[in-house]
Amino acid sequence: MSFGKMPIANGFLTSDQIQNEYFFELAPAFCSYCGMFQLIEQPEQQKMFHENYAFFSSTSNYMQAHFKQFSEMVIKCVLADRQEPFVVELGSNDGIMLRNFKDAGIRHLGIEPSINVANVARLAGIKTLSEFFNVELADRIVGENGQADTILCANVMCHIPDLNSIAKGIKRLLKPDGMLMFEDPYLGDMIAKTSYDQIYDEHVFIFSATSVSWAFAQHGLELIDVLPQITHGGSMRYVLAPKNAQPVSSNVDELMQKEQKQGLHKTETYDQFRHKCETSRTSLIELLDSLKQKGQRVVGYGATSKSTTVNNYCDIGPEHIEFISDTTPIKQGKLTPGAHIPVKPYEAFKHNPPEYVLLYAWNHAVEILEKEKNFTVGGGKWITFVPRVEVFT
Ligand code: DWN
Repeated sequence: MSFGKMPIANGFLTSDQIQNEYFFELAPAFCSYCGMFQLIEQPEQQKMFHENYAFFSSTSNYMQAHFKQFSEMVIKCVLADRQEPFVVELGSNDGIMLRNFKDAGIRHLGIEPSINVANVARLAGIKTLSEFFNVELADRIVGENGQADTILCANVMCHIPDLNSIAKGIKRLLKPDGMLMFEDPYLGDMIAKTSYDQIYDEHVFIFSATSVSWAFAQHGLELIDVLPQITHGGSMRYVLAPKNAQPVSSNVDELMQKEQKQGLHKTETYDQFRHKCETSRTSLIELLDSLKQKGQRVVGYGATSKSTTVNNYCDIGPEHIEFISDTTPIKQGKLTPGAHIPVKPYEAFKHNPPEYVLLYAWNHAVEILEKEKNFTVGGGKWITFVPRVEVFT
C-alpha cells in the first residue's frame, strides 16, 4: 500500500527551507514468505539521523520510568552473577536507559549516530560513540572492551534497514552466553488498532515474533522470549540468544500462534488494514473540516514523528490545526514536515487553550491527560484517531 509522498518525519523546518524539502514514497509491504512488514523505500540514514535529530527520548516521564524498570530487570536477571559485566545499547539517544547502568557502576557503551542527542548523554557521563553500528564497529568494540554480556536496543532495531549486517555484528559482539533484548512497536497492535502512524521513514520494519524469529535465525540467534509492553501504543520486547544457549520460553510459541489467529501471515489482513486506514483518514479530515467550518480552534498536542504520516496522508494543514504544542526546544518555532503547521512551546497551549486538541501523542495519553486535567475539566475536548477517530472529554 502507499501513503503517498512523505517528507522526513522528524524534518522540522523553517519557512526558507520549504522549497528544498525532501519527499519519498511511503509504501509498506508485507512478505508472506518471511512474515516481514516493511517499507519498500527508505531515505538514506544520514537524512534522518544527524546532528539536528529532533527526538529526545527523555521528554516523557513515563518513558524514563519504563527504562529504569527495564534496566533494573537486566541488572537483576541477566547481569547479577557476572564478573565486570559489559552492556552495549544500540541507538542510546540521550542516555535514557544507559544512565541507570552508569549509576549502578556497570561498564556500558552507547552507540548513537545523532551527535546532538548523544552529546546530552555524554554530558551526563554516559560513554557514547556517534557512529552507525555494523560488523566493523562490532569488531572494534570487542577489541577494545571484550564481548558484551547483553546488547540492548529500544525503538531502534526497527529503524535499521540492513538487518543482516546488524545481526552479524550482534552475533560477533555478544558473549556465547549473552542476551540481546530489544523492543519496538508491535505489528499485532498496529493492525488491531489501525495505528498506521507507526509507519514513517524511520520505521523501516514493524516486527512480529514470527518475522523477528525468522530474520535472526539466519544469523544463529534464537528468539527465547517475548514480553508485551504498553509503551508507544503497544510494543514487544524480544529476547534473543545464540542458538541452543538458553531455554526457550513457551511465550514464544504462544505469541506465534496468536499471530496466526490474528491472520498476520495472510495478505488479506493487510488489505483490510489498508481499507481501515482509508476509513480513518476520511473520518479525521471530515471532522477537522467540520470544526473549521464551525470556527472552532483546534491545536495539536505533541509534534510526534507519527504526526507526519497523519498530516500528510490525511491532508491536514495549518487551516485545520492552528499550531502543535511540543516541549522539545529544537522543534519549537519550526514548521512540521510537509504539512507546515507551526510548532509552538507548551506555554502557547497553556495560556490560550483551544476548544479542541488533536492528540497526536496518543501513545502518551495517560501521562498527558493526567497533566491536562484542568483543560478537560474546563470543557476542553480531545480528538484521537487510534483505534478510531473520536472526540472525548
Ligand atoms: O521510534 C521512535 C519513537 C520511540 O520515538 C522514533 N522513531 C522517534 C520517536 O517517535 P515519536 O516522535 O512519534 O515519539 P513520541 O514519544 O510519541 O513523541 C512525543 C512528542 O510529544 C515529543 O516531541 C515530545 C512531545 N510531548 C509533549 O510535548 N508533551 C510529549 C509529552 C509526553 C508531553 O507531555
